[in-house]
Amino acid sequence: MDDILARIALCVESGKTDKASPYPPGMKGQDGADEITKLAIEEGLGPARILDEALIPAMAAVGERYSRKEIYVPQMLMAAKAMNSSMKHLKPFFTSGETKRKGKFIIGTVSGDLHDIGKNLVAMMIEGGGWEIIDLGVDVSADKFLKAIEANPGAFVGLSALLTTTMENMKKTVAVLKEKHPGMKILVGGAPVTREYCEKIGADFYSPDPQGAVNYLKQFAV
Ligand code: B1M
Repeated sequence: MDDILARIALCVESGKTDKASPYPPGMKGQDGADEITKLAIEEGLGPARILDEALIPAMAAVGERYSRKEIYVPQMLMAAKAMNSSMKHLKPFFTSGETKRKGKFIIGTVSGDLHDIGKNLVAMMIEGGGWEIIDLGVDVSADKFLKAIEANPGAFVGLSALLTTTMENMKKTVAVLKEKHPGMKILVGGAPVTREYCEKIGADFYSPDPQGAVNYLKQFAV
């Protein structure tokens, strides 16, 4: 059983999605996260164990390596893709309520901003950390965030901004959300955003990369 978990973790860390995938070249022709996860479930391994003992540690390792600049965006995207090919076998158990997630995380790129590559990476890494993601997409108004918060009480919120012009909308969004939900935690990030800016606009946490956000959320996991 531990061997299967180690194999899934290796596939995710290496970005090996399924047998047909030629990436990484050293694993060509071998089963990937897709086939091995299916086998693990058929052999009776619970989805919570697969998530906690294979996907989460593998994605954490990927996140740490990315933060240390040992790997770059393409490798992280491949790891996230492999994680998704494993997650597709686990999702039915989560949606049926049979297996619990660590909490809910609402994420979006703020109003006026269409950049989503970084936001998607953050969403994938937080999902890999065991959280349910509600991805509102790009150009998200404060009102849309509010509606999502009201539909998902207790959720955490992540705002991404890539333009100096839309940082102002991040500030406005934080003000609107905090006015209605003062106790709610808001995480912010994106290339022009800084820790100082986060403090200035009254958000709760700034991370320059996805792993920082994953690590911050750990203390709140249910
Ligand atoms: Co745009 N763009 N762009 N662009 N674009 C930048 C951001 C820019 C720096 C390019 C430049 O001029 N050198 C510049 C901004 C300048 C500024 O504001 N100071 C710029 C501009 C000006 C524009 C337009 C205005 C161009 C025009 O039309 N005249 C326009 C704006 C459109 C709009 O949003 N309204 C525009 C459009 C576009 C495209 C649509 C063509 C495309 C976006 C495609 C897409 O996202 N689907 C695009 C792209 C790709 C870029 C660059 C090249 C790359 C951005 C990116 O994806 N980086 C960018 C220049 C550059 O960075 N070299 C540029 C990779 C990504 C992984 O990093 O998003 O920073 P990043 O996310 C990181 C971290 O920031 C962090 O984690 C991620 C992973 O490490 N992070 C978080 C992000 N969100 C987080 C949230 C968190 C925590 C961490 O917690 C919640």
